[in-house]
Amino acid sequence: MAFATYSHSQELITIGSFEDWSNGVPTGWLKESGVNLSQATNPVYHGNHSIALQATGTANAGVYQDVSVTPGVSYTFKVALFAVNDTGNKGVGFLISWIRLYSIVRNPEYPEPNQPFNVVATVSDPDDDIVACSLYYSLNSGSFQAIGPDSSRNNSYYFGIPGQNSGFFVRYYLLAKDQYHTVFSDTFGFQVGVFPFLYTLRMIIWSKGSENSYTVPHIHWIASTTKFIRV
Ligand SMILES: [Ca+2]
Repeated sequence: MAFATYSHSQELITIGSFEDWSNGVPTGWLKESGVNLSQATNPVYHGNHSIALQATGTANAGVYQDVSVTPGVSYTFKVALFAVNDTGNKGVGFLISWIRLYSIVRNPEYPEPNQPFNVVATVSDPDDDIVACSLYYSLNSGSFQAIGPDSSRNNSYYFGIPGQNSGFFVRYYLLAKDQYHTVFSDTFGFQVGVFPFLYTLRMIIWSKGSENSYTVPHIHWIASTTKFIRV
């Protein structure tokens, strides 16, 4: 028997006390294979009903629902379980599973032409059931191709991308997958050999000194040690 509820500023679980059913499955929940379900009235922790589960094989199986959450926010999950004595290794339990692409770092940030670069993706997965982490990249608006990591360590995945010609536009995104979910990163992009320039402008107000042809101070905008624009 199981009774599930989230408590937060609002209830996030859909019909956590299994009151409504349709076609043998509680509303708001999805049924895994390998389990028989029935709506029960005793024991009941909340509302008037509970769910009875009986696995048909040796694998754990039950019902589930996905809940949208926000990183950094705390949630409270409550579940009441009631195990019925039976033969063999029978039991009841619950699992909270999630996966998150925690950080993505490119090195170097702006590769030179034909210079390979690395992307390190770090995945957060407290229940430790990561299935895959892949990088997809595209050149010059072409189709995305998938590559696997060269290596991984402590949930960080290291991808090597070949160097590209000057001017090529590279886009890429990451995929991370556990046994229940697949998550995608934003798509990042840059142009090879194009560096983000930030000119430091120096404003100098100066007098023409002894020449009398200028009667007001002049201003130079100096954009580097070699370039300047006179105004
Ligand atoms: Ca997980």
